[in-house]
Amino acid sequence: MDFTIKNARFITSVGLGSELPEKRAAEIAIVGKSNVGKSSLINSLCGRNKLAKTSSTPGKTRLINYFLLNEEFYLVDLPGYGYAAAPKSEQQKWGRLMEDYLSSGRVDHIYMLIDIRHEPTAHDRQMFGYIIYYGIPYTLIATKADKLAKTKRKQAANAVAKQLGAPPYAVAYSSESGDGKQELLQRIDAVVHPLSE
Ligand SMILES: Nc1nc2c(ncn2[C@@H]2O[C@H](COP(=O)(O)OP(=O)(O)OP(=O)(O)O)[C@@H](O)[C@H]2O)c(=O)[nH]1
Ligand SMILES: [Mg+2]
Repeated sequence: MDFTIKNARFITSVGLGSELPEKRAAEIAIVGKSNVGKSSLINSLCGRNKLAKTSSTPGKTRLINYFLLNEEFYLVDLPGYGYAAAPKSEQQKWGRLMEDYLSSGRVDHIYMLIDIRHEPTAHDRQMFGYIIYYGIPYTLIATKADKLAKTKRKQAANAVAKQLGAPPYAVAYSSESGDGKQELLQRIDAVVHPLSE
């Protein structure tokens, strides 16, 4: 049977110095630069407009936000990086928060998001380096696919992965049109239910 998201609820926000929730479920974290569409992806996967807060201004998500889906696994919305207008102190805080989180050993899978129209930035490369360093399984997702013609999406998504130095495949995703949603759901199913057929 097709895997679907039957329900989703916000659990908690975590900042520097506060405790992560008890690890009771598989955990999938969403990383990427500010404004790339992390919070929007959560909303579109869950079929909810306002579950995760989104904004056209970068730097909207400032904390680690836990959502529990199907009472079964966590989807974790993270603050974006590369938000140039943020003060240095804020950027340092972000670095510590992310490093503590990614090195905690509790992340089962990472979705790394990159805008389908742009080359990966120095910050993207650094983040990808962390993912490889910590050995966390990941999937690359090229966001805002609706901004390109349908015929160009797959190739552009794969090009982004290649530019990052990863195996040349990324899911082309759009929170607006739902492109890539079925593929992502199948991939989540495989992470959450690794032994089922
Ligand atoms: N066209 C289009 N716009 C999108 C898509 N996903 C997100 N956006 C827009 O991009 C902007 C940023 O989206 P967010 O989901 O808030 O981005 P974020 O990565 O969570 O940003 P931070 O919380 O600042 O790190 C919003 O204006 C969204 O409407 C998409 O698939 N297509
Ligand atoms: Mg956000």
